[in-house]
Amino acid sequence: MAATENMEQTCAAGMMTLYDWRTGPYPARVRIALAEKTLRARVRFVSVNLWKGEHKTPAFLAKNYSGTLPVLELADGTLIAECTAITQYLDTLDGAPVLTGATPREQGLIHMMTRRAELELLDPVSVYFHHGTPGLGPQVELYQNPEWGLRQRDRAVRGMRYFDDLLTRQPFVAAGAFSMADIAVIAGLIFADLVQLPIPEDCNALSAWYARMQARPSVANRIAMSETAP
Ligand SMILES: N[C@@H](CCC(=O)N[C@@H](CS)C(=O)NCC(=O)O)C(=O)O
Repeated sequence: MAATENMEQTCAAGMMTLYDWRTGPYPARVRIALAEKTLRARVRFVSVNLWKGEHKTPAFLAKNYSGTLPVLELADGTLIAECTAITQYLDTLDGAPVLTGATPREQGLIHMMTRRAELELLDPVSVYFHHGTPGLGPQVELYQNPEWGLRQRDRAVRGMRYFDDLLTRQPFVAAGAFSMADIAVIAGLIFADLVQLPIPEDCNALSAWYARMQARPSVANRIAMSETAP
């Protein structure tokens, strides 16, 4: 047990690699988390070109069976995929979580709302992109179901309305402070913007919250940060 802990501490001190795509909404979740945790200097970025389908090559699939970005590779070679899992790992590295909750109650709420942001907004926008638009192009999108894509677009808009209503009653998505759940909704709106799916005009609370979120340095600098030398 002590040996495992030592190994974890040694590896935790080493450099990590983020398999990443600069403008990707999901990788943005990890970039924002890195900035919030001031961990940028601990990570080198490796670009995987989604438009060329580099995430579907055997070499990349060996790193992440799901063939998606981001993936975090630890100094010991451990591979962690899925934004929530990566964020949780980064957030608890120093034993002082600020994004995933400090108490069991906070952790439960933040996990629930993060998943809800994925289910009701971010993932539906992604499905719309891949199925209801040309997506990553014919070389990468080997199967498309436009009707499913359009249904998911509508679901995403319903999700925006849900979060708008929620944000009329509270300042942040999961509770009284910025968390991983806010980051997931931010990514949903970044993706919605990319596919030209605007926030409905009457969703004032969501728009005001998003403007506040975009003013955070972690969100504003999320693309530029990969060019900043560690
Ligand atoms: N559930 C995954 C979703 C990741 C995801 O869909 N990432 C996008 C990058 S923005 C991707 O790799 N898309 C390429 C594809 O699905 O072909 C996570 O949370 O990490």
